[in-house]
Amino acid sequence: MSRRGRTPLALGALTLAAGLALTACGSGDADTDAGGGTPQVKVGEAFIPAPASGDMAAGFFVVHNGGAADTLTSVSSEIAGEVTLHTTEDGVMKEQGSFAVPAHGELDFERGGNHLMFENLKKRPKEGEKVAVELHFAESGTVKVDFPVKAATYNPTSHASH
Ligand SMILES: [Cu+2]
Repeated sequence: MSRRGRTPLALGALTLAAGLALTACGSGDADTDAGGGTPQVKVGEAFIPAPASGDMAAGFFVVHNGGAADTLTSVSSEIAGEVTLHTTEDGVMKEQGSFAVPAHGELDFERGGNHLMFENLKKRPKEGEKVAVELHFAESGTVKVDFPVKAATYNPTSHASH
């Protein structure tokens, strides 16, 4: 068996590392992948772009997790009859039942990728307002976050840089 760098194993590890780099921001220790410890989730960078119509709005945020793995199981909000969770792949969005929150990592809901859809709006969110949103996690329970409503074109600079 060759132990040179081009073995399939090494390639696999490289691919994995590249994948993790997208989501695992600042994960220093790789000790807990499953079990043990508790999740420490913190939601940041939340916003809702002011929707053009009163039918539907999108929502974006990042879950920072400093502990064990967790799962985002559902989202609810006082302004919407229903909040659904979507991925976007190759420009096509797809509803998902839940999202994994990696241990010592991040779950990103950012423009062009994962997003919330606020459906059956009870009122149309306007720029400058705040919308109360509840994120429900399997382990961490409910986390309440006020999502500020931003301009329709608002897009925060990537948080990928430290
Ligand atoms: Cu969608």
